[in-house]
Amino acid sequence: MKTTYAQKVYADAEARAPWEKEFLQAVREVLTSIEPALPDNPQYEANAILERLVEPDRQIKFRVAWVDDAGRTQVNRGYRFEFNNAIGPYKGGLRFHSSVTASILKFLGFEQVFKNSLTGLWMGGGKGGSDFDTHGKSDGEVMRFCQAFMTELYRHIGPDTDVPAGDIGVGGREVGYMYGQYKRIRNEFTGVLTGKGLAFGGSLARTEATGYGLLYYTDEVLKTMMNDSFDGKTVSISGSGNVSIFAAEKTMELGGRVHVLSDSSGYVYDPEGIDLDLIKEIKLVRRGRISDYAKERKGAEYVEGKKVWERPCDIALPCATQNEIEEADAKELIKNGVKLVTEGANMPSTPEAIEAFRSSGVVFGPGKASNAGGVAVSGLEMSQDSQRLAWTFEEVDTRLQGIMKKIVADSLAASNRYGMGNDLLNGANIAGFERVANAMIDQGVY
Ligand code: NDP
Ligand code: 2IT
Repeated sequence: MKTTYAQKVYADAEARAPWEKEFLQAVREVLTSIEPALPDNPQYEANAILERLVEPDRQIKFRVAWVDDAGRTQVNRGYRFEFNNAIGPYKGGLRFHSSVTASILKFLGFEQVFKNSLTGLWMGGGKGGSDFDTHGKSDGEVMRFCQAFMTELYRHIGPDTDVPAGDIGVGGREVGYMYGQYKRIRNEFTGVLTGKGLAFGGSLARTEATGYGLLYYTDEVLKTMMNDSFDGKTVSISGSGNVSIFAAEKTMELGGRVHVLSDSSGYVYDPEGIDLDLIKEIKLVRRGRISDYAKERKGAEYVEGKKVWERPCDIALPCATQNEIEEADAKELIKNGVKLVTEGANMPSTPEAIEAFRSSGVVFGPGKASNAGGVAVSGLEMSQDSQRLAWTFEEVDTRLQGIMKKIVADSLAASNRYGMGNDLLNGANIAGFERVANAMIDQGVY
């Protein structure tokens, strides 16, 4: 059989760096999805669009040296992948976690290009971070690390160049410290980071945006594709960080029941339904572990070393990390009757898990569409910063709802245009790709 254009680009990417496992996984998914759109559009191959898309514009790697509370000098690695700026400044989060590798940040930067395109806003794609682990560090240590990280990163970013934000291990505290250091070095007050404090250019609803956006997307899928709603549904959510907590909050508001939440050590099961105030106190105020919840909440159970996917649910919302739903987890979920899986995390389902869902008729919403609410509100934060005006919570939230509904509609329109019916995965990849690819052609070879 003749090798297609997309297959050739994938094979070349793999031959160049076979060790970049997560990056290759993300590339393969996107190229497979958009393949049906390529024969009708020879301009993409003629302009080498795919070859250019799988190669970041720039990748930056640097040493981050900082002093811990005991006076010892510690060394971590810092990275920024500036992937593509065809439709706006590079935009995407920073991840601080001991598991961070170049391949993980490269896959996240690649995904971000298409996600940001789907929001309809003017944002290119990028990602960065460090193998620094915030767990167990004092505020002083986190501050000194963030200052050291920004002392190198500042020269590469700017409000019209590259605008970082949070991701795993990076929330309001870390963004604040990095913003302070950028301001100090450049002597300028600009919207160079998003997810900032409300007193210095942050947007209302940014904290809630990824979780809320995931629920707006999922609710729209339930309504338009399944003639259903959240009312009375059992919803399993993994993780217990920023995305999970606000996904749980909106699930409950929409009438769903959440009995489980997790972290990398295990999960809690609460037959009465998760007590959100207690979770917020443990995770957001005390920075504790999910196991603390079971200690403090009567009737709740902590299950060490297991995943939430072993519990029956109607809807699964993976909100922790990449590849957290493996094939066996997917099969367990299917056996227990799951009907819908939408991703709050980036690439949480392995290719085998996605295949298992899709071949059993489980509706599947890919992260780059369903979790785009976070970066969408980051884009709205950039607009407010440029105007030097803050919008109300309702104004931002209403815009977020509109963006998430449009992502569902645009995904379905794209998949139907290429004869694939209502396919949220292929549709999201095609719709995200087309806007970037067309902009690249318009702007000439670079
Ligand atoms: P947080 O740091 O707030 O929370 C991360 C959660 O995931 C924690 O419960 C953490 O547990 C768990 N987790 C992290 N790494 C692993 C791992 N290797 N194995 C198992 N569990 C792990 O991050 P966010 O909530 O911001 O991010 C969660 C996901 O959502 C990520 O995939 C991120 O890329 C994605 N995302 C985030 C957006 C945002 O705006 N923040 C926007 C779009 C997507 P533990 O404490 O034990 O590590
Ligand atoms: O994965 C993501 O979309 C994020 N971590 C948010 C990025 C952003 O720039 O708000």
